[in-house]
Amino acid sequence: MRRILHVDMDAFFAAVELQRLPELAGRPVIIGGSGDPRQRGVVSTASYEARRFGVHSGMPLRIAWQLCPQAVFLPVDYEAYERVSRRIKAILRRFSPVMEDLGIDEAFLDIAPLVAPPEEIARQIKARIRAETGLSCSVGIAPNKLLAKMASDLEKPDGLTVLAEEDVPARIWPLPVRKLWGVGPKTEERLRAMGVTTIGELARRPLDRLTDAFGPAHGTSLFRAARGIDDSPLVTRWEPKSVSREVTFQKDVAQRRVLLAVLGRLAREVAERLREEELLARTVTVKLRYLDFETHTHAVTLEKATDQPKAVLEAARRCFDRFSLNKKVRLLGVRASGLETDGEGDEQS
Ligand code: TTP
Ligand code: MG
Repeated sequence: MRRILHVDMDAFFAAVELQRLPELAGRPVIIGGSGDPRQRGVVSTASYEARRFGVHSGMPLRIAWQLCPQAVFLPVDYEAYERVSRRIKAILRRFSPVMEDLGIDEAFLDIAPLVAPPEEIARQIKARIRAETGLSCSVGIAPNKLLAKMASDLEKPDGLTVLAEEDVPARIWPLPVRKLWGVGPKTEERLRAMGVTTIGELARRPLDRLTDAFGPAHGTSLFRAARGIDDSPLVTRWEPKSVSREVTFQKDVAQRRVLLAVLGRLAREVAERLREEELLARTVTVKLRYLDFETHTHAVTLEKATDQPKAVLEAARRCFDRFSLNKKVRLLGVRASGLETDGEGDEQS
């Protein structure tokens, strides 16, 4: 039997901010735009305290401010959330290499091959994420992606929900159709026009009524989704990955000293990224583009795969020394490839 686990972080952007600003714990916190509710912009997310006032993702900041004037408004710091996201994905990949990365704060894992009971796996995942990031998440376990995704949403925040096919009538059918994975505002509106507001009502519509209204593909998928049927596979990334950083200079650069300083920064950033993703790289490549757009690369392959800034920088220096600097440079880049995962679940300090 298939067994899919879905993880979704709780109030993700807000939770990351609360890690940095623990004095805000318990207060309504709203993340969006530049963090100034007088300016244009929408709510990216709100802490659960702020949600009690009716604040939600996608709402104009101005409205959120009217609903909850005492809230703390913070700007979006996407880079910071991405860093935490990469650490979470690395933790998940330790449990099962078959992972579908669905978005900044969610992923599917295929846990069918694992021997431990599913709830035990879920508890361990929640505990690891909490220990390593301080954040809470909600986990859903089900026979397919559709039900796992919907299950993780049923007991938010800090939820753990196991859903079987036979639970669909009791737990899924009472929900509004908008909660069905794949139903967006347009489909919701058209369903409402047909008199369908809950998933259960959708499940009562015969297949031909749905295909007449939505066409064969979409109609059939709604018919199946309402019954909790989904056999879509996990979409994993198999293509060889690399980690890279590059800069295009505002003004073309001639001085070797300046280029070396930038090279050092890029190498450090690449190594940092490797460690966040728990990857080791075997090959380091440096790319250099001259002012006339001529572009050259040099690569070195290391004896031992690494995630250490010093080793990445040394390799990058060896590449760099092979370039001629007879023309000004407009772009410099460092790439790490030949990636390996960093051991099988053994923790690093
Ligand atoms: P969600 O998982 O939808 O929301 P959430 O994690 O904030 O809250 P919860 O899962 O507990 O209900 O989205 C993840 C992040 O994506 C969210 O923290 C901010 C961002 N996001 C937006 O920027 N705009 C949006 O419209 C939505 C829905 C999310
Ligand atoms: Mg979330």
